[in-house]
Amino acid sequence: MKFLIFAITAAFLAEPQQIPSNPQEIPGKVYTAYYDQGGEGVAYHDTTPNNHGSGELNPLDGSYLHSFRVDEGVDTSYTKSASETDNSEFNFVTPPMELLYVGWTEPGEWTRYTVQVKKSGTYNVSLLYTSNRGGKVSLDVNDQPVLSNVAIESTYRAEDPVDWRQWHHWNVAELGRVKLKKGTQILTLRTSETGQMNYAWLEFEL
Ligand SMILES: [Ca+2]
Ligand SMILES: [Ca+2]
Repeated sequence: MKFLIFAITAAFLAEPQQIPSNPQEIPGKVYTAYYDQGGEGVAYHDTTPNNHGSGELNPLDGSYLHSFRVDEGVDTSYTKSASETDNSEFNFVTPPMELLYVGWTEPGEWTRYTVQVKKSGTYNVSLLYTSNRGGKVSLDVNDQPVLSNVAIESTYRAEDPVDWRQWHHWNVAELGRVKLKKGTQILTLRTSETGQMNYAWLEFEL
C-alpha cells in the first residue's frame, strides 16, 4: 500500500527529464519548448494568443508539464504514454516520454533560441517531429536565413486505426548543414508551409 501511494505521488510530481541548460548549448539538442523569453513578436510569433496545450488540452493541475508557459502564445504539450498517444508502434522513432514540444504550428509562426555554441564548425541539423500531412520549415541564424523551406515528410500512416494519432507519429528529419561560430548565437525556427507539425528538438551534431 505504501509503495502504491508513493508510486501515485511520484507520477503526479513527475517532471520532464530534459530541462535544458540556459542558454541551451551546441553541439547537442535545442529543446523547442524552451524558446527565449520576451513574448509575442520578440521571442516568438504565434497565430493564437493562448497556449492550446498548457491549460487547455492539458488542464491546470499544479504540475510542471500542464502549467508550462501557460500564459504565452506558443502552443506546448508533451509526449504521453497513456492510450499509446506518443509511444505507439506507428512511430518511426520512439521519443522520450514527458518530452515537451511545440505543437499547433501554422505557417508564419516562429520561435527563437539564444544558444551558446561551444565549438565553431559545420553542424548537421536534424529535427524530432511529427507531421500528418508534410510541410516545410526554415532556420535562421542571427536573423539570416540558412535553411529555407526544407521539406518535412508526412508521418501519416494509413495502417494506424486511430485517426487522431496521425498527429503523433514521431520521426527525425535531416534539415541540412549549418555553419556556426563559437559564442552566443540566435536561432529562429520557422514553420514555412502547411503547419500542423509538432517539434520536440533540433539536434546539432558535428
Ligand atoms: Ca497559440
Ligand atoms: Ca501555434
